[in-house]
Amino acid sequence: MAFNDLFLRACRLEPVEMTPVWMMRQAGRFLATYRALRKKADFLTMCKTPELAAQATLLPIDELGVDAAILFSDILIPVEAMGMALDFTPAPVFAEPIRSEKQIQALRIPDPEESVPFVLEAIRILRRELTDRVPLIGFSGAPFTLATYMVEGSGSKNFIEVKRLMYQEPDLFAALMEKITETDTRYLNAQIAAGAQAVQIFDTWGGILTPEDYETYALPYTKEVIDGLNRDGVPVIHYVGTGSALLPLIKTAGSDVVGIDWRIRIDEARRILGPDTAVQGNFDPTALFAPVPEIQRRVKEILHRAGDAPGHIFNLGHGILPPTPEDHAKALIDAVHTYSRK
Ligand code: 1CP
Repeated sequence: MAFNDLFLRACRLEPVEMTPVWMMRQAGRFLATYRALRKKADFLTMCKTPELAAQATLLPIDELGVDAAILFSDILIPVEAMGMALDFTPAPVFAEPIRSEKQIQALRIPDPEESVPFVLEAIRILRRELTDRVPLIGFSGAPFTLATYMVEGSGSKNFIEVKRLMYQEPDLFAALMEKITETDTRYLNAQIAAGAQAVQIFDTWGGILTPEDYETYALPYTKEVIDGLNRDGVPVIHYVGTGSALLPLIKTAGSDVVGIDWRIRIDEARRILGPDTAVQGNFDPTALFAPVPEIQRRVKEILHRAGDAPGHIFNLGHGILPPTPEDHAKALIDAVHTYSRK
């Protein structure tokens, strides 16, 4: 088999013979084969056992025919390495959320080779396994999204704790963000050095901020991470959940590719981002519960609106949901390839 570099070419705004497609969160949860694998080990053990993490990463490549692989891991793995005890139940929980200066001072800026060698080893295994197949994407959480989990202690609805810190103790919040930013930069550079061929920064919760707050409390740190990456030939994808209203700001963070959700039409997003930024998205993940002909219609619509200019990577606007029918996911991948082929 010849190496499929459609994804990398689209990230670099080069011409492609068909639109590459992968799905955020494709490596876990919705595949029966993943759930079978998960019976053998709990989630953190899977993340920390390179052979198991590599196996989970390959499942959607084998079963769905996607054009890129994303490392099986979690955005909170480097946060555990900063010194916070982490549990998955299955959603992440930090037993002792960050609420004081003392706790922020105690956080480490870990060396990835020492603290998360299993992530780097999984990447090395995967590069061997994927030689003749598809590119491997590494990832991290954006500093703001990581801060939300560290301060809230878990997922949240209104994010009051992190906002309390932000608004009432801006200097403490900045000290926390600086440590996360440094950790994140080292973590992504270690993934690139180990062989990640692209990296995606997930700012899942960036869209809970007003544009002004996003510009003050989130964007500068993500920009600092992106500026600190050894990105020679390695595309950087920047995804901000519920971020459509923030696109003009997101563009200034300087990634090669911007991930968009489904709350904006992709032609409008491309107009805002301009011809020098590639775009990834924007299929609504819940539309995978529609009948297959409707999925196909929506794929056509997005491809049509994305236009002929290079630089579209087809994806969902957020992670694939665990109850998604596998044959519907497969129908989406096939539809993208069929309808976009030149
Ligand atoms: O029991 C299990 O199997 C655990 C479920 C699970 C899985 C499979 C979690 C817990 N994380 C993951 C893997 C994961 N997480 C991947 C790689 C594999 C894949 O393709 O699924 C990636 C890229 C992530 C990234 C991640 N984790 C994000 C950003 C992407 C997004 O979906 O917005 C976030 C916010 C997390 C936190 C997290 N980890 C797990 C859960 C259930 C959550 C979300 C919690 C919440 O809603 O706040």
